[in-house]
Amino acid sequence: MVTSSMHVVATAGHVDHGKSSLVAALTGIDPDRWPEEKARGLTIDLGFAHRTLPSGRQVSFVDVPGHVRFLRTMVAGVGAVDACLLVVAATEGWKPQSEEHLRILDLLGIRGGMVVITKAGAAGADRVATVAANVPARLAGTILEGAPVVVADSVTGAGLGDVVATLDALTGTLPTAPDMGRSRLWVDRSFPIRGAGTVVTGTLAGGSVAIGDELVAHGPTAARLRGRSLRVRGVQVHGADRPRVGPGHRAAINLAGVEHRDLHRGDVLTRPGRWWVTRRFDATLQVLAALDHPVSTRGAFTVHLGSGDQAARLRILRAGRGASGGSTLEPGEGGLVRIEVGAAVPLVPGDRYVLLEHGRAEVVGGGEVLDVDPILAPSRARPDRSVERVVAERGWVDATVLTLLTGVVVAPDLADRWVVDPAARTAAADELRAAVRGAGGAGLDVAGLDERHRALLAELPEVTVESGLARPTGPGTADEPWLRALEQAGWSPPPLAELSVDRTALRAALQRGRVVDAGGVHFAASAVDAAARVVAGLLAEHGGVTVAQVRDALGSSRRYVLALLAHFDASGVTRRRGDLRIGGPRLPGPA
Ligand SMILES: Nc1nc2c(ncn2[C@@H]2O[C@H](COP(=O)(O)OP(=O)(O)OP(=O)(O)O)[C@@H](O)[C@H]2O)c(=O)[nH]1
Ligand SMILES: [Mg+2]
Repeated sequence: MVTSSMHVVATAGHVDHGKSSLVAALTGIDPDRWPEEKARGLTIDLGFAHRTLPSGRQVSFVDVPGHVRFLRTMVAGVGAVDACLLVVAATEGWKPQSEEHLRILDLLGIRGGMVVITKAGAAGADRVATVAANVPARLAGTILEGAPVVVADSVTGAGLGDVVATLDALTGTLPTAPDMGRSRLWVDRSFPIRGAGTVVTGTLAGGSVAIGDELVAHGPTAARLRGRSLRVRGVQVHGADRPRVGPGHRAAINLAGVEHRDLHRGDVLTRPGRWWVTRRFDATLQVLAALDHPVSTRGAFTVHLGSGDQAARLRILRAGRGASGGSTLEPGEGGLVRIEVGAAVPLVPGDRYVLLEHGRAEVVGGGEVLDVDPILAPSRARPDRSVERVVAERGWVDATVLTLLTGVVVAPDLADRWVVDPAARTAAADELRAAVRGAGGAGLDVAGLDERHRALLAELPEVTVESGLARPTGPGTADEPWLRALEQAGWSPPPLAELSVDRTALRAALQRGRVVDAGGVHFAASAVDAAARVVAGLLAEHGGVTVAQVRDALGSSRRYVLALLAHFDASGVTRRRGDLRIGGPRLPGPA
């Protein structure tokens, strides 16, 4: 059985402070996999290890390099994790990458973490106490504010029990990764396995992956695979075969029909059709207070999303102090930005990114994705995470698309499909009512409307759709006594003078299509429609009918029948051929 209680924890901290040694001491697995790493005693690439905690919860470690030259790799490693282990060596204390890594974890909004003071055995007790005492102040105002600080030594093993217990308590407070049926795996490795094709690894989020699933690839190097469906041939968690793997797990996925070179770190696998895949997004940007220069749109940037980075173009939509459309953000300032990258990736509001100055590998800031499909010009865009804004900007949105755009499942409010902004709905309803009124008694041909208006029309109480034609119902018409009397009189209507109808009411009823003026004789529309069906029935039998035949069938007088037939000839229900009527192009089905 797959245990779902698993958490992914990344290391962080200055070079040589003992991150890899700590992971190895905790798991028995050396995360430094490469000969060069072992030879140089330096982590160059991401390393992976795992263990079971006393509670039974599983923990996967992603071990990152501390050297500033490998900052890109560090950011890639922490892009999808739940929590962090910030490592500070007692021998050296807080150093530049202690600070920089903490800032990165903070920008990414990592949910929890702890600090381990390592190399305690190599420093005097006073020194250890001083370093440990200084840490909380460094954490103030970050996601690690108030985090536990544990002292240990990976070589002697002192304090490791405390580290495990604290980590166990910490993972107990982390939420279990939700399964929303929207699997996304940012690839951190892709390699060939003899006889089995390609294996990719990464931290799975949003949903599960099972053998036989079809996945699609996105990202900078997955371009060649665009549109191709990749079948999952095998799944492993921590080296053991599984039928499926749930969200929040480190997973190794064996894919059929793909070269390992077609996928790299920074590419992404998703369930097809469940993600909005975009090159452009609006986001918050918080500029680091420690930056020694403002962030300008003229700069060249690298944006880190998930396990990948891409060259990015930046536009400032709004600076924090309210100045709109400025071209710089000062250190410590927050604002709204539009970011454009070269290769489309699957994003959802709430995703985090880190912004680096291109070339310098200097972290500038980062933030939260707010809009994965910005449609307003930068001068008008005011992105936030509200679903209402997305709907308001579009007016009408397909509910499925809205879920992709927002990550929120929204019930459609029209025709099981559309979510409609209230203002857009009112405007469209007004437009429709005007069009129906304009069409008058003839009615508005519903087939000529687009799908949205058709759906809305069906919901307007003041419009009645009959035989594909929309006519105004109008409030209260059914209760007008003269109209009721006319309807009850059927094919022998009394003269209007007898019904005391005023001209306005008559005009309205004609316009709404409730009454038909057949050459000066006024019939209820329902009687005219019924007569047309009776005539159609006769024609189905005889092919052509005389006035006398129609009169007998309707049981009405010749005067009314002549008026009706003249109206039918004029409206195309019938055609006159000498003494006979034959079917016209608008002949309805028989009664
Ligand atoms: N005495 C002592 N030595 C340690 C401890 N932790 C690490 N070391 C030593 O410090 C050196 C660096 O340790 P690593 O674990 O490679 O440090 P790192 O933080 O992973 O380094 P990078 O990944 O390159 O940033 C090695 O020689 C370790 O043996 C410790 O707790 N006590
Ligand atoms: Mg290391």
